[in-house]
Amino acid sequence: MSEERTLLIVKPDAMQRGLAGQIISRFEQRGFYIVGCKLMQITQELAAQHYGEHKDKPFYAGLVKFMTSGPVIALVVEGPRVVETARTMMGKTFAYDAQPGTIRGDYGASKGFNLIHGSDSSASAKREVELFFKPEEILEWTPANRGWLFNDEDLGATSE
Ligand code: IDP
Ligand code: MG
Repeated sequence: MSEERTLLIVKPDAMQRGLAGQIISRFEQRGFYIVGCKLMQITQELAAQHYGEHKDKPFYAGLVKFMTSGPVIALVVEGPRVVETARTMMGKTFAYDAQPGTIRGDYGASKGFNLIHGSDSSASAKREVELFFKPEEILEWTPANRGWLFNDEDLGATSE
């Protein structure tokens, strides 16, 4: 059974609106656990590295301005299949398009102000975690209720 990690960012709109606690809480409630966490303001350089894939898109300048505009909370969250599950929990990219029940669909109605970032694949997660966190900033631990959060036999039987 393989644990996964993903990078989440509580974006500046969620911070300014006082929604960080509610958003982070959803991942805890789902059974995922925080192994890295920092309050920070993203620099131009970090934004450019993080969103390099979008540098030729028309929304890129606005995206960088938004993401560097104020504090964010960057998190590394761990658990089985967390990369894919976190994306499901976030909802579609444009908040106005996201299903109710998802983070974007419950809190947002904008296009780009969509509250949260989550890595979109295992490869992206590895790259993004390394971009935002030094190894010593990530804490190895297992929550006391781990055995009741995930059934390791089921996970073993169904994982590729
Ligand atoms: P994702 O965050 O769901 O992975 P991406 O396509 O990777 O979505 O886009 C990165 C971020 O850029 C989005 O979360 C959103 O904040 C912003 N963005 C994407 N497309 C647009 C757009 O067409 N207009 C404004 N902002 C956009
Ligand atoms: Mg993306």
